[in-house]
Amino acid sequence: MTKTKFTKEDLLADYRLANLSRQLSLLGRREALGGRANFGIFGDGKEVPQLVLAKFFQEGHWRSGYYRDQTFMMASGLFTPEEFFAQLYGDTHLSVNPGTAGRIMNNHFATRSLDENGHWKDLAKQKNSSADISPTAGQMPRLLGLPLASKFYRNTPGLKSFTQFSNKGNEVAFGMIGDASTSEVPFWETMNAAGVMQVSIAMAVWDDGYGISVPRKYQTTKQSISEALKGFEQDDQNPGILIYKVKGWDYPELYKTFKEGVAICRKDHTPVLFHVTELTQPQGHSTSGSHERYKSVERLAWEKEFDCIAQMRKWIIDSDLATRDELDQIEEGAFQRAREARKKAWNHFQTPIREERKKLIDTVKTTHCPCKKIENANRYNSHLYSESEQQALNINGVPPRFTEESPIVTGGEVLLANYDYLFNNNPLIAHELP
Ligand SMILES: Cc1ncc(C[n+]2csc(CCOP(=O)(O)OP(=O)(O)O)c2C)c(N)n1
Ligand SMILES: [Mg+2]
Repeated sequence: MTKTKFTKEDLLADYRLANLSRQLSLLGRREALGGRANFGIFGDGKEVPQLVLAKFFQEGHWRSGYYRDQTFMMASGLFTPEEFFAQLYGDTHLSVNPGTAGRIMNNHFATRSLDENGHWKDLAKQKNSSADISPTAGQMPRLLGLPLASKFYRNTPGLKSFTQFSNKGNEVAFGMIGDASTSEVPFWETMNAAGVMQVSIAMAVWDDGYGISVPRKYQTTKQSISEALKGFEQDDQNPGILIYKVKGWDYPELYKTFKEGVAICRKDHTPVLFHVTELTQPQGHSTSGSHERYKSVERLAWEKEFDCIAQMRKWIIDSDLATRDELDQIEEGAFQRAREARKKAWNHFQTPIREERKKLIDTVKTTHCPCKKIENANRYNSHLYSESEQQALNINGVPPRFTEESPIVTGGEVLLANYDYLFNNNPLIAHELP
């Protein structure tokens, strides 16, 4: 349940999480540049708004987001520091890397909807994340489908018994996207359709002013997605989208804004857009570049000052909510915890490799073909299709009946001739084929 009252402990726990997430990002970049990982992309600069938004993400809700969302996932209890490194290294063990199993880039998040036997879990009782994909804005179409399903569950009496999928249609789909990716077609199609169909999308745009090296002025009309979307806004006569604009470093304002917006979204199935501005990217886009090459000295200085964690620290001290010493200690603890996770994850990743290396050396000595085909097929190619008892291969086929005189027709014609049977579940009507 969402808490309504906050204690000092809650606030300091948030500060701890923000710092832990930041330390993971800092260390993650070093791991990649030092050669322990091939590539890294991280969530630094978005920690504070993400952990505040996560306070309103409840059991049964869904996330559809992108590679910056590590803090949101950690705050929701769906991602650990160890898993962060397991993804970075590409550890294929599900026990430490249930989100990607090492088969996709790092910081791609997912929760499991099926249990080990391939059966549906109780999705209404867990926090859910659809599986991230790398094309930017690829998260948008499913962000529309998820709350649309919820609307069907609310409005269709025949679906009321499927309680493991929906709690009376009260779900919210949390969307997250970068400012530059809002220029893409799937973003506009989804926002338009959400306004038409009135589905519960809580869409956060993390606006850090850049899409890799390209500044906002080349990406977004009027340099503002909330301005550009003004025509979609609901008014007295017309349903539409509710639009909020909030600064990404302002903890109390973020709390107030997200609380109000998500509550309306959930209750009325009104799509909501949170334009979260003035965010930064302390380490630049990814480990493939250096932002010092395309940001001005002034911009870099501003990013340092308006870093969301630096601003949160300033606000806590200025408001007398904790002392400098208390915050210093928390920062030190986060630093240590990130290092501990790195060590643990690296050892987990390396142990089987060391054993295999030893075995391989022994095999090379005694065989002509030291291949690891079977092991690697299991690592990377298993479960591409269902392997449970419900798999398609277990369905008994219906053998075709034909004679020497039967005409040869295309599959489409067969489907068309038997349309009623296939799609309306009516008894087969024998059609004469041409
Ligand atoms: C369809 C597609 N085009 C281009 C890319 C390469 N790419 C990856 S991230 C990115 C920039 C995204 O910027 P923004 O949406 O502002 O997110 P940020 O990383 O700044 O948070 C681009 C162009 C991609 N992954 N997919
Ligand atoms: Mg951006």
